[in-house]
Amino acid sequence: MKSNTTALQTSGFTTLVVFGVGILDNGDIKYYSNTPGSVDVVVASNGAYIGGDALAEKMSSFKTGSGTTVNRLEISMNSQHVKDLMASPGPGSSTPLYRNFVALKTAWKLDAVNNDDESIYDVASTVTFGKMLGSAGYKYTIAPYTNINHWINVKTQLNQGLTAPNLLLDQVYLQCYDGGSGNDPAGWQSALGLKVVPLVWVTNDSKPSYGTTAAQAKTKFVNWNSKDALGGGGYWNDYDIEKMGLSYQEYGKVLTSVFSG
Ligand SMILES: *[C@@H]1O[C@H](CO)[C@@H](O)[C@H](O)[C@H]1NC(C)=O
Ligand SMILES: CC(=O)N[C@H]1CO[C@H](CO)[C@@H](O)[C@@H]1O
Repeated sequence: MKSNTTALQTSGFTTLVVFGVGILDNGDIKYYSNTPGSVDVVVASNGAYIGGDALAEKMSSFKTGSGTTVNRLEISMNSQHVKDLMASPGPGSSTPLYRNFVALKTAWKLDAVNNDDESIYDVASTVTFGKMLGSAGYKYTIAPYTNINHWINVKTQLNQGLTAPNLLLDQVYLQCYDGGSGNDPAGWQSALGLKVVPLVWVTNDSKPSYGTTAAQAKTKFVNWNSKDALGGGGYWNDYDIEKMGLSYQEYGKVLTSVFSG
């Protein structure tokens, strides 16, 4: 909500993941801005987008603004209510949840839904939900920090019979900070059979020990990438770039210098 839209569009980033949305027990979708001074808003209900024009314009501008390098926009969510809603009313295209995701996709010009489940880990309902999103026109991505066996199961079932570029679960953003600070991207790539995009945490005043300057991020990405070619690199999170007065350009340039061409 507080991000510098122009800087996000023009610093070399190709993918933005909006953190975060959640689904309510009735299938409504809520946007939790996670930003002091902003309110959480229900953005889709009864199959209609109700999040307001300003938010829709901001979200859809990421890929369309002049000079933008962004070509993919995702929303990140946890797994609250997924199991209940997949059991009843289920994943059908006439359910409120399905129609809400279709409406939100159109309003915000979304490409993918990112699963940041860090607590529930129910394979069956996750797979049902991922396939539902696939039929609603989304790609599905994950942002694991632990529990690799869960993610292998989810990936195997969601991508069964599919090959690139038609994979349903087509991106893995691996948390390499905080609880995931010991993660080895090469190990995850080999276990998942998919390229991984490791994420590092930008300089942050709350858990400074996980803060990573642009120069430190470059060293990490270069080292990981030399062990086993990665699917790219990325950062958690934009709010801290704003709060700490960091440079979008410096962080973006690290990615283009390590991963482009
Ligand atoms: C936002 O980013 C643009 C591009 O980097 C920059 O020119 C502008 O000054 C920034 N705006 C604010 C309010 O920081
Ligand atoms: C935006 C964001 O996630 N900032 C984080 C900075 O660190 C503290 C402590 O871990 C988190 O609570 C904040 O959420």
